[in-house]
Amino acid sequence: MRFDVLTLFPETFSLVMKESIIGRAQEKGLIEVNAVNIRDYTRDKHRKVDDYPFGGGNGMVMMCQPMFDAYRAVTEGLQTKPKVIYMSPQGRVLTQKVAVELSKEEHLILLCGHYEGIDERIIEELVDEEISIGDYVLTGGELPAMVLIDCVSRLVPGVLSNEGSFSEESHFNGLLEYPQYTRPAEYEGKQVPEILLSGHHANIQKWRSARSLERTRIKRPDLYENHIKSSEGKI
Ligand code: 4FV
Repeated sequence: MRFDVLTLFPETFSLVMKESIIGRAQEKGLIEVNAVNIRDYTRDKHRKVDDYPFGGGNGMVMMCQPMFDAYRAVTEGLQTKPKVIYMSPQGRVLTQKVAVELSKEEHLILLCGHYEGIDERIIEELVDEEISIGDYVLTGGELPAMVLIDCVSRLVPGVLSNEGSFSEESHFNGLLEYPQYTRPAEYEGKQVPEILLSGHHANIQKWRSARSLERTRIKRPDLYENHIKSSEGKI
């Protein structure tokens, strides 16, 4: 899977995206993350990429020309048009379900805004979908783009050592994951639940499902509601 990221801060990606699972996935050629510097495409002699908002108001807005030309450079010669996503607080909120959907794509282009945002004509002409990582305002789209690349990449076959681990984790089946423990079985007097040391897999599975339901009911009553409704076939 290929991710092209149009950003004013490409170095932030090279730093973060080369570590751990995502870094190894790139080495294995399972994913490709190209951070493209929008400023390299400005035709302004002072390398400007933003300007004052028409109609007045605070802050600056990212201009059309550098973003359009960066996009054209990235898509030049491509047979199929990749899906273009603008990271924005106005977008569809990123969930595990959305991540699974996006992991089916071959190639994504992620636009990272900065300042007050980007010229609306970029959204009208180039953007297929806006995605938000949450209802709060950040200084730039870089962190949201990294969040999206991370949660989508781990769903690409071969990126996670054992795919099986999907099916047990939070949000996979709409529930939160059960509590996890590892050695030592006793730490400063704190014991690991006996059942987990029993080796009785059926009982362990039952205990884990019960813990998963219980903590979803307590921590995320909204998810619990959905789960109950979906198990009653209501949704
Ligand atoms: C954001 C979010 C976000 C808005 C103005 C960047 C900032 C600045 N992106 N989910 N929440 N973006 O706050 O995706 O351009």
